[in-house]
Amino acid sequence: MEAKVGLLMGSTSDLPKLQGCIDTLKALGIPFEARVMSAHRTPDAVAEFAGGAAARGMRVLIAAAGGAAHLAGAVAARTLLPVIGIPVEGGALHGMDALLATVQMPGGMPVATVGIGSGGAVNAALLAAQILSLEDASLRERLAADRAKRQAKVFDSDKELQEKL
Ligand code: RP5
Repeated sequence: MEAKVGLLMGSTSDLPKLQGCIDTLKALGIPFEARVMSAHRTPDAVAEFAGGAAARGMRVLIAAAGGAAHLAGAVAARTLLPVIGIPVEGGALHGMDALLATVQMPGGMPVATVGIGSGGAVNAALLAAQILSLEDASLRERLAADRAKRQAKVFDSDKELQEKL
């Protein structure tokens, strides 16, 4: 099936941090293509991928990188598709460097940046799904079911707490 989401990561060392993103895309039945590409180490490959993504049928791009994280910005510079940036946790600054590098884009070149850590990776997939769901009613239903499941979990936890105390 044609990929609707392109998920780029700067290094395979990022992959474990992106499991939540991958699992969520799979759980929602979103076809995606995941690639390792670096803004610094393979800039031409990034430009080629981002520049051709829309023509290949992709609708949202997610770019994850740590450290001096320029991947999402480099992708955004080459496409009009919405780009979601995941600042990957790690390194000497524990992802703060990646967060600031990803979120502080110059005006006119947006990257929708999610949080550092596992929650951010899951949110990137959910945000991509929400964008796709604008034109996909069945995906919208799957998203609503996901939301309901998360809500039920909180109600269950609260009930459990009340019974325990
Ligand atoms: C970034 O540098 C990557 O996204 C990764 O988070 C970080 C370290 O990469 P490796 O040295 O582990 O390949 O470009």
